[in-house]
Amino acid sequence: MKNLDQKNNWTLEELKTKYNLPFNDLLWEAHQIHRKYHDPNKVQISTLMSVKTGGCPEDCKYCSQSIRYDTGIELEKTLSLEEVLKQAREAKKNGASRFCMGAAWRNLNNSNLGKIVDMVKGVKELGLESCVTLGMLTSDQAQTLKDAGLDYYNHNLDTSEEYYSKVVTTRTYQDRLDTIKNVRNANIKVCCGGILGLGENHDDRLKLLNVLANLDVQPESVPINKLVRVKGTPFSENQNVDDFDFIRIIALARIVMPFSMVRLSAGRDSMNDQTQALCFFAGANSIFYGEELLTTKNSSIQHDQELMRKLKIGAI
Ligand code: SAM
Ligand code: DTB
Ligand code: SF4
Repeated sequence: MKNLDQKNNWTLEELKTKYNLPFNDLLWEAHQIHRKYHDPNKVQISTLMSVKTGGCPEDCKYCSQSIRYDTGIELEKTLSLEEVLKQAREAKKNGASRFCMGAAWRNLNNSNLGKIVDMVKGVKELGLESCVTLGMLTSDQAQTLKDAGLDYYNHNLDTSEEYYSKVVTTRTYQDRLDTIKNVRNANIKVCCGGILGLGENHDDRLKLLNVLANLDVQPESVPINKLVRVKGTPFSENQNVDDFDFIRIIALARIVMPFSMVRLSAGRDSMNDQTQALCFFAGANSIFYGEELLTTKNSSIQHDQELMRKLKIGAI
């Protein structure tokens, strides 16, 4: 739902000015906004599961699951309801409040819709929030998922519109925006963010935040991923993202989308504790928790528990 205090007419110049503030000034502004609208000592915990792995026809240059790159991942057909619910129960036991299921599809095919509906219903019955990320969706499919009880749909814009064709050539930015609109119109909460480290420049990152912040209704959830460099993909040798640049983007996301949950997503495994702590100070308030993301390694549960204990941060 639209929050009436939301500002949807940010200009790129406004974002640039904030992004280029002295680090402490930027973090202080972000942190004050964070405290105003969120509990600064709580994070929301989501657990991810890949319910259909690999063999994707899209050519996203970062992805282990594209059929075009030899990344050595094991292909898996759509998992059974039982396999999925077993993991969902485990996730709940470990403290997750949301279970996110991902499939390596270009778009959802109606022949798979029934299986996904059953998974969503099963996850909801366990008392977890449900999220799926299945590629492009039609408005009818979005409505069917809403009727099944789906809470969130993840569909990332990844980067700026200008840089998008350097990352993916098999679909357009507008395709992504169309799916996001279908999800929003079906009254499903939108989870939409991007990836840093795709070879984009600072402006591309700011433009991504600018598009997200200026959507009619800002996404309820904004995952900020740091590229996981997967061997065999065209981006496997990309330059590492500077930690301070990453923290600045988290801070800016918090400032321009004050009500959204900002998720410190893929790539946490390659960040030290201090960087993560600064991200939480700057406004990140959600993480993926569990040993695996979709196909790559996440921070270990034990490490995350220790970090949360050191920071005295609890789960929402
Ligand atoms: N196929 C669907 C799609 O692309 O929307 C859903 C699954 S896809 C793996 C979900 C998201 O994961 C992508 O949109 C991308 O933002 C993120 N992602 C994939 N590979 C990544 C990587 N190596 N590093 C960081 N994020 C990644
Ligand atoms: C998102 O923004 N990040 C998650 C989730 N949404 C689906 C996916 C991260 C994938 C990282 C690479 C992998 O494990 O394959
Ligand atoms: Fe397919 Fe999604 Fe990976 Fe792109 S990011 S190759 S659409 S699984």
